[in-house]
Amino acid sequence: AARTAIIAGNWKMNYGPQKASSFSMEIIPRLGPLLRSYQEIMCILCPPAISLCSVREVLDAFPTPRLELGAQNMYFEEQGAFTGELSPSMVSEMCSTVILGHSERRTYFGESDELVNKKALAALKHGLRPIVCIGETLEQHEAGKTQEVIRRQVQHSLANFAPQQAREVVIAYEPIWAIGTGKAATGANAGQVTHLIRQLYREMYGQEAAEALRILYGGSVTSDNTSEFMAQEDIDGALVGGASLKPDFVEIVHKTI
Ligand code: G2H
Repeated sequence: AARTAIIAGNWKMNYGPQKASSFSMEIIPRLGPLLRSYQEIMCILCPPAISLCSVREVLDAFPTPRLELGAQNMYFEEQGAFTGELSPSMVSEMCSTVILGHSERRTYFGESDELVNKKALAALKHGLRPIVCIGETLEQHEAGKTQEVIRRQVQHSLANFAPQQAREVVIAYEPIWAIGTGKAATGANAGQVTHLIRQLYREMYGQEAAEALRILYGGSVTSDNTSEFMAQEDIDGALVGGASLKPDFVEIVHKTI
């Protein structure tokens, strides 16, 4: 398919401004030649909000095509008394992208599909590319409820997009039992679920939007298993957690090319 691949690094709650700066100095100059020589891939670094400026400085020192910044979360309101939150316009000053509804946000901070949907709509309104995360728990997986859970999450988290917006959205499929556990799903398994996701999206937004939709796999991705996931028809990239904190991230990008 003619979809530009996306490798996004979700640093989670790791690397404050100083460490973010030194780590960026380590990987950005190595990502440069890869991204320059291959146009069909883009890379998005998602450090903690407080470290975005340090990574931006390194990017300015080593200008690199298709290397962008993303936030890990955002609130949907424009401004005001929401202590500790970031607004869409603040995020859009620094970032092209925002991760929304990560399973850790859903589990530890009680985010619902409805809240994630409000955030996604706010992101799109501000020209931000939302990476909306969905995925089933181990319990749901073992009870054979994956399809049902995915259907509900897609229908509720990804509702109400205008046709033009629907094309910009990125979905990350992250089976929760595979996150940070070292137990990645198999390529075939992730391939099936991502196929279902594209089908559901087609039912909601039509053929063209479904073809434009980028679907990432997330959950214990490393340079050893990237190729297995990228080989799947409906997987267009990866949302990388643990391995995005190490030079292995560059290897993942390398393997995707
Ligand atoms: C899933 C993933 C990144 P990890 O959360 O979003 O993390 O690669 O550490 O499983």
